[in-house]
Amino acid sequence: MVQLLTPDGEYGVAKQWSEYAQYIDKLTEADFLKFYRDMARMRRFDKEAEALQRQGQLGLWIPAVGQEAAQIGSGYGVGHNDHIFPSYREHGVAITHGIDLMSILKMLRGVNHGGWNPEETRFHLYAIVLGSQVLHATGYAMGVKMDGKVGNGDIENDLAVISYFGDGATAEGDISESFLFAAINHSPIVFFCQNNQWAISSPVTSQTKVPLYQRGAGFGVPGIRIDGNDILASYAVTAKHMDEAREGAGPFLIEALTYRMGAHTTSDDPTKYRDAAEVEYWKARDPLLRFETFLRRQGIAQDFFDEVAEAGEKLSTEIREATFALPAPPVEHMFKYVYSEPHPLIEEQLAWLHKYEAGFGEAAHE
Ligand SMILES: Cc1ncc(C[n+]2csc(CCOP(=O)(O)OP(=O)(O)O)c2C)c(N)n1
Repeated sequence: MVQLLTPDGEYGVAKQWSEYAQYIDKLTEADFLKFYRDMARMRRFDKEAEALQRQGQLGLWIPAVGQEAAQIGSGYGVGHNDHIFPSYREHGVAITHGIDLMSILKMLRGVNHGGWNPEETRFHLYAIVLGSQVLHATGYAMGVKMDGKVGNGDIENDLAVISYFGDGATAEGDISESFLFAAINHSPIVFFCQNNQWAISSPVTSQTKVPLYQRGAGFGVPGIRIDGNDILASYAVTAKHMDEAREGAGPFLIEALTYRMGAHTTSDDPTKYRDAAEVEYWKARDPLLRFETFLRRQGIAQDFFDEVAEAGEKLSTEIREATFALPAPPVEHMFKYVYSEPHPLIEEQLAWLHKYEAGFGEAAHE
């Protein structure tokens, strides 16, 4: 397992991982501070969104507390041209690519269906159907290769694809099919599995007999396991394999071993299916605290941490106010993005809905 930062926040590189450490050598102090700021931002956003759900302002919330290192690290390892296909828990990856966090909250408030406009963003907002995004990513990576945008040594135009999924999703056929297509077509894709050890109430031991990073081998997709609570390992390993994919090395699988510290979503109570001792064990391996210890060892002063805490309070107020201010979407939006061209069936359905609503008179619009 690749680990560059011990649970005590000490940086150290075993000989066999020096190829990854080269990526850390290039980072500046400003990069380290950015990593921490974004991990803290992700956690504060999560806390606020969960509170909003509990107050009836969101239909559902999907917490990612405990997965900050896996997400912020890998997110920064993805290049400025690369495409990202997340599942539904990748709020941290969204942060690293400047995605408007309200676009996530809109989806969970039900005022947006999570449609994606490829002209606007390289982050393909949330897929709820497990594994579907991995097939989409694989198809996209095949297209990138067909368009000749791989291995030209042109950092401005070459690109690779990354897809995120959980340990439970690996049991879906979609993931195996993706591995096969990616391997056969030698596609520029990195599969990033966040093994947070639970698929709702099913433990990872019920999803696999072999370590997940070995899952791709039989299809021709090599893999590696990283300490997913170590932001430096997550960054360096993702950056290296995204670079290689962009250069034409073909697909690669990264398994980030981490832990979902909270509930699966706001709809379940994890105390019903897992031991308090397990949760305590992982709390002691909190990725945010680990990186904080590292930064303090580097001599980063308290002022910085105070400033981050203050920014978190500001973010939570902004998120809260923006959520309350979200307008109900026009009903046409439900139909507008189904097909790229007008479609008679969709037009018929919209006309029916208008007629139905008109049947209520003015009351329908109150
Ligand atoms: C095809 C499909 N089957 C079942 C579900 C219901 N479901 C939603 S989340 C989930 C567990 C997923 O666990 P995992 O892949 O480990 O990701 P995590 O939620 O832990 O990030 C299941 C079974 C679904 N959304 N899609």
